[in-house]
Amino acid sequence: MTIAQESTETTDVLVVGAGFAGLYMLHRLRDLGFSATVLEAGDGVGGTWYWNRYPGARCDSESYYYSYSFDEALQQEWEWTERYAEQSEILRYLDHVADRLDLRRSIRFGRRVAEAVLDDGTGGWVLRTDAGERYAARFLVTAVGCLSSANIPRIPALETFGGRWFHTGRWPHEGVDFTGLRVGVVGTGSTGIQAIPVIAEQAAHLTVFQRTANYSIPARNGPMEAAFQREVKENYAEIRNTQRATINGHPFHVSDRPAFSVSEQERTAIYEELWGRGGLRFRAAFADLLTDKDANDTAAEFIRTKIRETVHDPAVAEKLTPRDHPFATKRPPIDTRYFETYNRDNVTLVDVRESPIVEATPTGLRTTSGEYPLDCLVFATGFDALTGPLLNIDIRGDGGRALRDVWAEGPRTYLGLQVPGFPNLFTITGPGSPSVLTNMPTAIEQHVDWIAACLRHLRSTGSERIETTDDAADAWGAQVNAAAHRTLLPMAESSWYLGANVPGKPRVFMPYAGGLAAYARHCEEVAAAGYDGFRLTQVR
Ligand code: N01
Repeated sequence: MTIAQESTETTDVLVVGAGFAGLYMLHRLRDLGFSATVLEAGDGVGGTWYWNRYPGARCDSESYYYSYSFDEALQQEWEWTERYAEQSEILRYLDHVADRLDLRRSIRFGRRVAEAVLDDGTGGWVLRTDAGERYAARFLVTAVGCLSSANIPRIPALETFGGRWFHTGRWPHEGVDFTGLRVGVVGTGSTGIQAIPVIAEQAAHLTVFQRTANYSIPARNGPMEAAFQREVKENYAEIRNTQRATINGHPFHVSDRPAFSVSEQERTAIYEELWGRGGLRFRAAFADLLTDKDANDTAAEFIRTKIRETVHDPAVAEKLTPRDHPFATKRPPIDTRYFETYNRDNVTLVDVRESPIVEATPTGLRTTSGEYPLDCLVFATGFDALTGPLLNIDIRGDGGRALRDVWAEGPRTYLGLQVPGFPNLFTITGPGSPSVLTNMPTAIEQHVDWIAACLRHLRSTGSERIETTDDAADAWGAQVNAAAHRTLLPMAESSWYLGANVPGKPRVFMPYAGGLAAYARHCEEVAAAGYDGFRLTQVR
């Protein structure tokens, strides 16, 4: 089909999304002299940090490294106020970046892309928004995030519920006042674990509906000390190099000691020290926590003991104790007084695996053990991760084939960057890349830099089309699968890494678990070998 003639705006590149990924992509494209437009559904920049305004929302990565590294002046001038930045501070940071780099003039806000169609005539992409506007470009880059498609549970009769309900990822900008209300929270992942202690302090009563008990590590948040901020700024080059050299994009390495290389007493002391220090570093305690179940059991049991010590009621503590998956095989949350919250008189825990939710009623939620009266409901039920944000757009490639059909059995990509049959389309942190297993800004910068270099290469070689091959995608898919199975990650059967949280979603382990540093090296080698696994077509 040839529909580009109808387009209202044509640029070299179209980018979808103005979060961390889209903003940096736009900046790099401009630097290289490409014309680019960003289409953003929200009315402001920020992506994840624009939408997720739920109580307690803050980043689990520490603020000084959950940030861009590409601009020395930017990282020197920005002052983080807390060890873990809250949502509003990260949004302020991204607003600052957008202003400082003069990005807004190329961003069209309030444009939700409904359709992206490869134009057989021009070989470029034509996008249509849900309001019917059209945009065209030779290259399309999706910067739609991995966790941006809300997963709203299919609770029978939800429409009869008389109170208000919210999904944490679509939180009202004006906020929600829970004072005097009976609130229900469904979900105890990273989001629920952040929101529950804050809501409990405000609500008259909070009922938590838990399906899977979770391991959680205390965050130990606090103000950013001036001395630490100074030290970070003096050492940013080294910190960023370490981030790029690690498995997860954090500025610390996973220990090279196996868990059983030390005595039980020493092991416990190491866990205690990391528990006291707080944060995601806990999972880096030993080399084999994610590869050896016995090693993992030592960390899991340490956390179980902490839960029993913290929660006063032994029956509640038992319900909160995770037993069905190894530690860190689901993304480990970090918290501020999460387990302590269950000692409050105004908090009730309902195990919905034991007594599943049956239906919503006009006055609450009914489980098989009875009805819980509620004035409002909060769904901290996560996202249709990785594939959802892409499949929400009707993307049609060669011959009009829909990505939804091509991925009916699960995502198939080369490097998480391209899909066979979808030439000139790049997916930042797409399925098959390390993405959600890393500190996202680090993974995003690596992808954006690679895509920018690739586009520059295409221009300098007079190429107008790049597409990956079926063979390359199949071989990469096998590597993604093998990398996952070298770890314990697939053992978490309810994990969103596997798509298990969304009813009917194919069970495929989606992110690449081989580590960000090794992955980035591999991407460099692919480029150096003349874009091995991609077919480049010169201008006729
Ligand atoms: O979502 P989740 P999230 N009935 O999918 C439950 C990132 N993040 O928004 O485990 C009842 O992890 C579900 O139960 P189960 C981070 O990467 C980052 O919390 O599927 N319960 C689970 O308890 C994180 O991993 C930050 O059995 C239902 C919960 O809802 C990712 O976002 C902060 C249900 C969903 O947990 C997603 O976290 C917050 C149903 N029908 C999040 N459906 C940072 O700090 C689902 N559940 C950067």
